[in-house]
Amino acid sequence: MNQSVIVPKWQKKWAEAKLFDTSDKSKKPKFYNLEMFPYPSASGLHMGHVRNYSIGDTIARYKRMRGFNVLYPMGFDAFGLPAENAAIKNKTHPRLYTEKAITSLTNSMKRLGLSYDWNKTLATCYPEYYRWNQLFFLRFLEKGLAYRKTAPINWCPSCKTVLANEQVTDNRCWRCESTVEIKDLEQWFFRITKYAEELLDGVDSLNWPDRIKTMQRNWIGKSVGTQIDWMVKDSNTKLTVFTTRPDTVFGVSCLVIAPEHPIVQELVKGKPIAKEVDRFVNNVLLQEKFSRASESKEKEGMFIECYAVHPFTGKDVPVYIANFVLMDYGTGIIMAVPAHDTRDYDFAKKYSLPIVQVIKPAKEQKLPFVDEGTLIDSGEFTGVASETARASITKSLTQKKIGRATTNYKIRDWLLSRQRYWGTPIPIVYCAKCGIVPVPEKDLPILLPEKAEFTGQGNPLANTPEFVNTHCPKCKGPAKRETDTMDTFVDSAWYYLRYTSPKELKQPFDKDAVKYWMPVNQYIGGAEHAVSHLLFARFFCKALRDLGFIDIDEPFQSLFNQGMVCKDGAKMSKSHGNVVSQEDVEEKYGIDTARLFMMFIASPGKDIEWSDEGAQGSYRFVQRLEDLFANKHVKADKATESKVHTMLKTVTNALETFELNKALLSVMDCIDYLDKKGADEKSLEIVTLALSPFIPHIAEELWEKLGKKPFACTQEWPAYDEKKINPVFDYEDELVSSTLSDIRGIIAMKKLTPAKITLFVAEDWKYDVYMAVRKEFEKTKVFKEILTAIMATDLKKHGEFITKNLPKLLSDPGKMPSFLLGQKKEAEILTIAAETYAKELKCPVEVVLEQKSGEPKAKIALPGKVAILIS
Ligand code: ANZ
Ligand code: ZN
Repeated sequence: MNQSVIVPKWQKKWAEAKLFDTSDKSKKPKFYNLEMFPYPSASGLHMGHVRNYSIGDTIARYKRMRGFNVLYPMGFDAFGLPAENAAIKNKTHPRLYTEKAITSLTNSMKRLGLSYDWNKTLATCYPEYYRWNQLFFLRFLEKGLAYRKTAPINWCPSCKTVLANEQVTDNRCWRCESTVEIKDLEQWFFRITKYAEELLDGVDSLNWPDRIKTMQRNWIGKSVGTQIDWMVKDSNTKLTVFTTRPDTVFGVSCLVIAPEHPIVQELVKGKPIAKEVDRFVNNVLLQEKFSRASESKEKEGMFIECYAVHPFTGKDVPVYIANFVLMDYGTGIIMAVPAHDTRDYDFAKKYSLPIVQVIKPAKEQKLPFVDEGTLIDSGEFTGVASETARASITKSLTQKKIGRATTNYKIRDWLLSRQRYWGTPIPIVYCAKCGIVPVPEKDLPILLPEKAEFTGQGNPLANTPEFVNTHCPKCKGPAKRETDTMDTFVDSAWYYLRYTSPKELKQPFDKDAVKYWMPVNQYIGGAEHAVSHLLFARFFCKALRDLGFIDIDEPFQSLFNQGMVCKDGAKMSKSHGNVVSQEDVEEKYGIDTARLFMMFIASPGKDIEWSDEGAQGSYRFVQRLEDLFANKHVKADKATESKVHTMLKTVTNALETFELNKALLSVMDCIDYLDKKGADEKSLEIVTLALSPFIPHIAEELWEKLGKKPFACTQEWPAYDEKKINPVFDYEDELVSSTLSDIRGIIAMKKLTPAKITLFVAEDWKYDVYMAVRKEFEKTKVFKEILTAIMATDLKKHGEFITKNLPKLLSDPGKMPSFLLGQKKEAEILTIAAETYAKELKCPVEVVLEQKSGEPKAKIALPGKVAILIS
């Protein structure tokens, strides 16, 4: 079968028959199957993409055959920095770069035979799409969900441009290597924190990998604690700390303020120490914020010559500033309890602060002790359990009006301003008279100017006067446009809604279409988006719901993370230079072989290593399949039927749980079986349909060979018939093949040239013992109880055998057969097989009953496992 002929042949037929066009009017149940859309880069598809999309396509095709109305769209996350950088480098326009990449990606995807509905495609860089970002922005603004505040940016003084974090390495600009400065800039934010609690609660309801759910929860970072007000000694200044451990308040050694906290300046004003404090603060600000909070980071602090008054004891407590306290978490001030917190402990050791234990663990332990216990040396709270004490101490503080229960979240508002050209212009105008003026909705879209210069200096938008200079929508006076564009995560925060009706011109999406299709039933993508993209999309979904656009709470019901494809031990990517392109593999092995390999090699969630041998293995799979169809057809017997329906059951269940490799393994096994035995018409039909989601082109060709009307992929998924599945057949096959491989194993291990082979089949009472074990095992899993129960029966006389074999049997209960054939039946089957064995091994093979032989070897025979004597 020449894939370079059949692949285009069937793709053409599918397209002509419009097989994958979607309708919202269908009576079938809907299934929205979605892969994270790609960034259109110029380097084309590699095997990592092939794996990703093949998995999604297989699910889509399977669901169609299961009778679902499937929406399976593909589009392009087309804005972003790489296109702008490429434009600077190659002196082109980001739009041209992007369009070229989209065309080439689309072609590759089509060649892969992916069953997307191409009528439903979109690219985020066109005004038909991004105008709705602008509309949402204005609505968010109205609701207080968008706002402006200053935030620091990385600034390259020589390129005169803002740098993204990933463009800064070791504090230097990636292009010119100048030292990067931190500048404060007014920027736009989305108030995602307003939804913190709902975003957290919603996680529970999602059918997502636990790992990703945990990451979402940690990112939101809810923390229930207490604020405690400390008065500065001889002053009216109040220092409010946030703590999750108010129960440790009697063990406080000092208060520590984030160095950049404005109150620090207030506290040291006019004091001789002020200069030194300034120096310290500047030093800390140069440290990376993320690492400042890490446990391993060296703690650096200084005493600022000021004391606070302990709210319970009235004692003086020194006030420090230190790098490990962050400005934007809690209140930016902490109470340090060295005996019960690791960071505080390190800090106290370094600066010789007292370490006062106030929580006593149940068992003696060394400090710092960070868990629960009983309070000691804690005034009226001494003797109280730490958990209870948290509530009592908070209550006492609340009554005295010097504290309160509070909840903190780690999640921060979403900074969406980018000082870049290739993104959605933010629809805001600055007027000297009227201030910040939103562009009226009727004036949308604010188009990106086609003409702009990509020099690498500054923001091209800000350097385009035709864009910047405008009139104020309110007073009509001269005004300037916002030149920041939106983070591309805004585009991907709602694209799944747009897919339902991408040609809509008057609104972001058709509400009925969204109602019909949403939520996405199956979302597929990489774990690298575990936090940002998924969180932003969930936030948008909730915000748009509250704005009346949609009426669902969560966009993605189920999520699947596919593993990476690696080569030479590293993730396959252009930057690693280890890419195997789709084209290479396509030419060498054919598209379906490539698809097969990506799914056959491992469970889709696992990382895999690309190998040419593996690809050749899949190639042979395909050839075996062809041979099978070329063989003369026979009539099916009950054993064949059982085999085929067992396969079908495995494939069906595996497809429901993303175990695509398991599905293919079982088809492969079935093909082997049919190959040996000769295949019948019906079995070939079922094999073809079962393979259709995986290797769709070959399946169509085989379907045609069977004389069937096109198309295999539009047939109903064959249902397995439980009644046709008889495990005895499987057991027999297994017995025949495992016995042969055992014989071969011994021959190979002992390097023998056999003259004669004898197989001893175990005595019947051994089968009785096995079945008794099985029966008792179903009642209790306790070894001793099983042993006692069996020894209480007639089988007791085989005590030695039982005590010897029971541990082995129970060590792998999964392998315990649910039934056994018995000596007579096993001997019968093996006697028939012995002829084949003899031919293959080129020596006579005899089957003997254990009790009929005096051979000591015979004694080791077990049910399902003969004793083998080679002479
Ligand atoms: C006293 C204390 C005693 C604390 C103790 C812990 C253990 P999570 O759970 O992450 O919310 N903290 C508060 N604000 C901080 C800031 N801006 N920068 C650095 N650390 C800060 O952690 C809350 C705990 O982290 C708080 O409880 C505080 O230390 C510290 F035995 O207060 B704790
Ligand atoms: Zn104005």
